[in-house]
Amino acid sequence: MQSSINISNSYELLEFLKNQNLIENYPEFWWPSTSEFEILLGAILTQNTKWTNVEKSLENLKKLDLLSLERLRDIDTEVLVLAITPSGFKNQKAIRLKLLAKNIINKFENFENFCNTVSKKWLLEQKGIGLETADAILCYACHQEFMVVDKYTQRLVKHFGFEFESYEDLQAWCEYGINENFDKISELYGFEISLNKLYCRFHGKIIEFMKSNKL
Ligand code: 39A
Repeated sequence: MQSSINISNSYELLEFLKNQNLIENYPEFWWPSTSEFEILLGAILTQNTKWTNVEKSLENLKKLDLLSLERLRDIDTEVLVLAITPSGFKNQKAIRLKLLAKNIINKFENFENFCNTVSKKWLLEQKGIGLETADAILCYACHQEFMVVDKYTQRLVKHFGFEFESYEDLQAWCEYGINENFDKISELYGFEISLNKLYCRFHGKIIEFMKSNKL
């Protein structure tokens, strides 16, 4: 069912969500984590599963001290498989995580360099990384100016009467409305906010809204 509230662009959607204080108890950039590396792992582990399952896998990885590129590259696959069992597709995800760690070390040497210089093109060339995962890594782990859009975003904007043929079209709609109205943003927030932080928080608000409103 479509909404009776009228929204004509993504800035108005942000305004609508912002007024509901959905992420007040979350970190500044919404995605809860102890490090950017943990965000990278979470972005892959969350594919095709619920976030609560990802949290269990991340706890296991922390206990095994696996939150580093080198430890992940070198760990026995069977140990990793066991640790990430809660988030499903355990064999496939374990192989892909180890390969990604190896490729990042070979190409960028360390995680900081990876975050500062990685491109979407390089991420999309990695096994198991599609558009949504690439954008989650770029936005939340690397703090680059990409907005993540997902099934929740698609369902929410459909509720307001907008439908898109592709991931890229939906993302362009979300980013365009924000950029076009960027002059109004600091007034809306009451402080200067970077485009990356805004994208992080906007997507976070969408997820939290959709989790508490069954649309
Ligand atoms: N689907 C999700 C999430 N749901 C989430 N949180 C709740 C906190 N994160 C960080 C990523 N993907």
